Amino acid sequence: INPYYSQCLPGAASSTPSTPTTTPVSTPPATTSTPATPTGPAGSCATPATISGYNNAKLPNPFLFDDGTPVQTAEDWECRRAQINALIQGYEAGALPGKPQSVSAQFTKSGTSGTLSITVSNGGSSINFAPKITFPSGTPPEGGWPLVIAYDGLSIPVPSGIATMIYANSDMAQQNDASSSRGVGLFYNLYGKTATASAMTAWAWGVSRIIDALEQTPAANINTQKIAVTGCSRDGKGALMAGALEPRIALTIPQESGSGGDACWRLSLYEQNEGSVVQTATEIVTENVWFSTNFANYVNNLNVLPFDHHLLAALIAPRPMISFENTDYVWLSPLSSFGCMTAAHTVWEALGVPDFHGFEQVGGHAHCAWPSSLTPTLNAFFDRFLLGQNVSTNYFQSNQVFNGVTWNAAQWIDWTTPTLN
Ligand code: MCU
Repeated sequence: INPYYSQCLPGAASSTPSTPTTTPVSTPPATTSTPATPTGPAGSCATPATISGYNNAKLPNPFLFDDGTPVQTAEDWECRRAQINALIQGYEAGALPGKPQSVSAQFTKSGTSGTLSITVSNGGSSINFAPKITFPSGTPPEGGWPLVIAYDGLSIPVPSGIATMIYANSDMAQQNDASSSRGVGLFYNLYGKTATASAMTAWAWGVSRIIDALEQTPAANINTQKIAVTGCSRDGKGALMAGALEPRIALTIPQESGSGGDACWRLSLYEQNEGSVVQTATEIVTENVWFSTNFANYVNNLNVLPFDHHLLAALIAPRPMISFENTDYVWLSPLSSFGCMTAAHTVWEALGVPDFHGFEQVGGHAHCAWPSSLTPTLNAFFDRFLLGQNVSTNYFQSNQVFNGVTWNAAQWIDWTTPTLN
């Protein structure tokens, strides 16, 4: 039983212990690989859902295709990305359905609030959901307002000039426990109770339908090229999964997502074996329906997974992502998040945009309570990627408080970072 559940209840966030000093941490420098023999036409790689015989105690190399040949160009990366996407659905996320037969939307506005009523039909069934949007006052920029979609509620400060939408993701797929919530929610009313999609995959599908609806509803005046998704804790895991699965998301902001989010399964297990009580894959599948039922077959044998969550995050690259973590909550698996995002960062480096991927990890605040010291970082990402300002987003730092457990990059990252262009 995890010790922080009560932190998730509404109003639980309040201030807590001391603030350790934050020191910048440098990530491994990008190195250029020697060009090798081309590996066949880009865009044509096979995308199996599983790979038999895979075994790797370290973090899997982002820059090798499933067949072991190197990823050498940005076009290769698109293909590699498709492989990773298929593997993540195959092992842990369940199948993400494609575009449904029909999506229709109606928009009503009253003052600075709006409601987007969305009807999705597929295979003879229909569902409806109606997220609310809060608009900034004033004149919208050319192309419409940027938007932040917040899973189940907003727990980060959003600068003026950006609209916000609260997305009731838990109505799309329930997340109360590991048994009664399985296959329950609007998504499953459409695709059936036995759909393999986990709750997080169902939520991501719902975000895609919101974007479909906004694209066909000019009256809402949202710029669908400027949409960010955020959420905290379990919903932070969900925000990360959405950014990974939906390429129309312009900025992904997971907050304190911990294990199952921006942490890696292998690293969380290591952290636990080194004496910290953290959430592991073995525990998470007993706690909730965030992952597919199939994932339970692998949680006691992590080395067979041909991916880890550095590759889940890498599905977002080169699109921007900033994640925030909290070292005061050991359960979140702080070493794992830092190590996992350090590994993921190599993909943004390889694609020539290291500053499109940020990470901040401090303590001194309650779970999901926003520490104002991180507002400049958050604003920089909003300003640059949603508001079109020319500001620096070079933020990758951790206070590295890992409860006596040591992060050693060489133990986990056995690749050099190529230049993909
Ligand atoms: C950090 O996210 C989760 C965590 O994975 C769970 O073990 C715990 O029950 O709840 C956390 C959470 O969602 O807190 C709001």
